[in-house]
Amino acid sequence: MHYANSETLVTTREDGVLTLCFNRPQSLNAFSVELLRALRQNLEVARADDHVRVVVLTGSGRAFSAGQDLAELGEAREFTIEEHMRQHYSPLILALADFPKPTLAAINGVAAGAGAGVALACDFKLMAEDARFLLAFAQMGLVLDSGTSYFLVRALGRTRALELALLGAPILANQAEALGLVNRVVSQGAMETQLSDWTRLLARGPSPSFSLIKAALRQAETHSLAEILELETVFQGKATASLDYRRALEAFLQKKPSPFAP
Ligand code: T3D
Repeated sequence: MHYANSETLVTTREDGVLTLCFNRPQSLNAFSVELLRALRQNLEVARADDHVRVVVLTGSGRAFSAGQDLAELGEAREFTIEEHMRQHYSPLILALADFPKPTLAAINGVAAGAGAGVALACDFKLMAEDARFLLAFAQMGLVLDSGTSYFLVRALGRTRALELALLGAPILANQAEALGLVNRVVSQGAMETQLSDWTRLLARGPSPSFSLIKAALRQAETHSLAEILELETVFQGKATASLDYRRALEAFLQKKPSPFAP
C-alpha cells in the first residue's frame, strides 16, 4: 500500500488505526493544494487497505484546521474557485462521507471554514473543550461550502443552521456538544485516552457490518422508508454471510459474550 509521503500530512498506521495529522501549524493547518492532495490520496489507499480499520483526522499544534489556505488561494491565478472546489473539496468530502470504515475527527483546536466541513464529514467527532467551530464563510463574503450546508441543516434543522451560518459567532465546544454537532467534549489532556478508547473498540469491531451500517444510514438520509427496508433486507443477507456474524452467533449459542461486545 503506497501512502503519500508529505510533510504537510503526517501519516501513521498502528493497530488498525490510520492517523492523518494535518501538519502546517504555522498557518493553523490551513488546507494547501499539497495537503488536500495527500489527504485524498491517503484516504483512497486506506479504503482498500485491509490493515486499516479506522481512520483518525487531527491537526498538529493548536488548530484542527483554519480551512482553505487563503494566502495560497489569493496567489493562485491558474484555476477558478469552482475548479478548485470540484477538484479538491467536493471529492474529499464525498470520500469521507462514503468511507466504508469508521472515521473520527479529533478536533484538537479551531476548525474554521472547510476545516469545519472536513470535521463534520467524519463519523465521530471528539472535541477539545477549548476548541471551536468557526463558520468563517459569511465574514469572508463567501458561502458555506465543503458540505457544511448539508451537515448543519441535517444536524440542527434550518432555524439553527441559518442562525449559526449568518451570524457567524464561534460555536464553542460545549455548545457544539449540546447541539449534537459533536459526540463528546473532553479536556486537551483527555483527548488521547478518549480517542484510543474509541479506536480500540472500532478497530476490533465487525468491519463488514460497520461498512453496511454506514452505507444504510447514508442512504436513509435521502430514501423512503420502503426503500430503506429493502436495503436493510439486502444488507442483512450480506451481514449474515460474514464470518463475524458466525463468530458472534456461535458465542451467543455457547452463552459467551460477543467477540465485539464493548
Ligand atoms: O477555494 C475554495 O474552495 C474556497 C473555500 C473556502 C472555504 C474556506 O475554508 S474559506 C477560509 C475559512 N477560514 C477562515 O476564514 C479562517 C481564517 N483564520 C482566522 O480567522 C484566524 O486565523 C483564526 C480565528 C482561525 C485564529 O485566529 P488566531 O488569532 O488564533 O491566529 P492568527 O494569528 O489569525 O493565525 C495564525 C497564523 O495562521 C497567521 O499567520 P502569521 O501571521 O503567523 O504568519 C495566519 O495568517 C495564519 N492563518 C490562519 N488561517 C489561515 C492562515 N493562513 C492561511 N489561510 C488560513 N485560512
